[in-house]
Amino acid sequence: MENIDEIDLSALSDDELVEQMHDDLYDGLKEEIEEGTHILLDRGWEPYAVLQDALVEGMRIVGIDFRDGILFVPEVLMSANAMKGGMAILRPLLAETGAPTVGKMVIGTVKGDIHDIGKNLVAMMLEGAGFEVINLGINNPVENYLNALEEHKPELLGMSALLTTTMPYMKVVIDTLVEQSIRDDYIVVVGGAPLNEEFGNAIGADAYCRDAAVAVETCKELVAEMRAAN
Ligand code: B1M
Repeated sequence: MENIDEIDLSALSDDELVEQMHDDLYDGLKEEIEEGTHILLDRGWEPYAVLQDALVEGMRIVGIDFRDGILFVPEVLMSANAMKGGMAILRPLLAETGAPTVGKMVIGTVKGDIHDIGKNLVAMMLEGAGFEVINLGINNPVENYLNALEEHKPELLGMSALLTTTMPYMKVVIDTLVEQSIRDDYIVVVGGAPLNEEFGNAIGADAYCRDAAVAVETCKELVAEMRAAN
């Protein structure tokens, strides 16, 4: 028998649907998030608008209630999983610009840290802007970064951390690059909710980026500067 409480997402207005998607994200309903994402796209929404207004905003609300002890880890994991469902649909669309490679980045979340939603968002947005991105995933010790830099020879190294306990590891990576006399071969970009510009400067990064959109603009500028200097 059909569940009479089930909401017909396609019957909702855009605003109602976006609000419903925030609720569905909160409740970790992956299929509903995927359906809502498709509906907004079918209605002509830009993929970036779906990402920001429906998904990122929904995840922001989840974050507040997680911080305040209203939501707990298993629930937030469900939300993250639902968000990934929507992101999987948007990723190819955001990357579809057909723009030439404007730069290459090796990106990963640092050792001890398993948060990857924001990092994947940055990776996705960079791809959408024409960058080639090698995504190392989560929990990366310095060796992973070094091996990837050696193998892929990117202009950019990107590190993400979401915990105050893991953000100092970014300095370990940068110090290792200095020790190996290869620091100046790369543009090092860092980001993550607990970081700020002061921290980025203190650890010797080239740039701190507060969000994915800033990361794209900053990386474009820094790569252009590097190419102009060479
Ligand atoms: Co975690 N967690 N978590 N968590 N979690 C936070 C970060 C926290 C702030 C929640 C809170 O208390 N309010 C808190 C950290 C507190 C602190 O350190 N001061 C916290 C904690 C404590 C923990 C655990 C320790 C909880 C526990 O076990 N007791 C644990 C740690 C596990 C570990 O890493 N070792 C943990 C676990 C988890 C889950 C696994 C349940 C899940 C992660 C799932 C996943 O990522 N696959 C999770 C989640 C989802 C969150 C919150 C709710 C949301 C993070 C997120 O995805 N945000 C988060 C609260 C919050 O941040 N509001 C929280 C959405 C994302 C789009 O934003 O990641 O900030 P964000 O990325 C942004 C920018 O920061 C920037 O651009 C992105 C897009 O605009 N950015 C970059 C990020 N990386 C960048 C790199 C760049 C440039 C920009 O260049 C390279």
